[in-house]
Amino acid sequence: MNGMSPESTSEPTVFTRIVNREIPATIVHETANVLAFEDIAPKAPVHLLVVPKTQEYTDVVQLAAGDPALLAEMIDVANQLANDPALMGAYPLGQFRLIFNTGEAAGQTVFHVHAHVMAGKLQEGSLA
Ligand code: DGP
Repeated sequence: MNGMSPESTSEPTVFTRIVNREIPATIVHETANVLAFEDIAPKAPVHLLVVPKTQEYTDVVQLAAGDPALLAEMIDVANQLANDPALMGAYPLGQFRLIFNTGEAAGQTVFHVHAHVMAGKLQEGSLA
């Protein structure tokens, strides 16, 4: 063991680069541990992503096992977004889809746990 955390031994994910403001994103909410921003390829009229700032957890199963409080914080942030009229437009406040794609075969492409927060009609054929 070299004493390095898993985080420090892996390349930054695209979401870490957004957290670090190395690549642009439309950020809609930030807490000490969590960032929320618009999905670059929306599959619904409201399509936001909620990510922990740490990239230590690749998916929601890892996160639930390793840091359930952080998972609860992500869900709380998702609920706050879904109650923000500026983000939800005409869609009913507090009513939303919360999707964690888990594994490549399930459509996961970024292996830094993230919640899709969606409202409105989903695009036909979309996994997320
Ligand atoms: P998933 O397929 O569940 O791993 O979702 C990854 C999502 O991340 C996908 O809906 C597109 C989004 N995404 C990928 N790269 C970027 C990016 O650079 N910026 C933003 N805003 N979203 C991204």
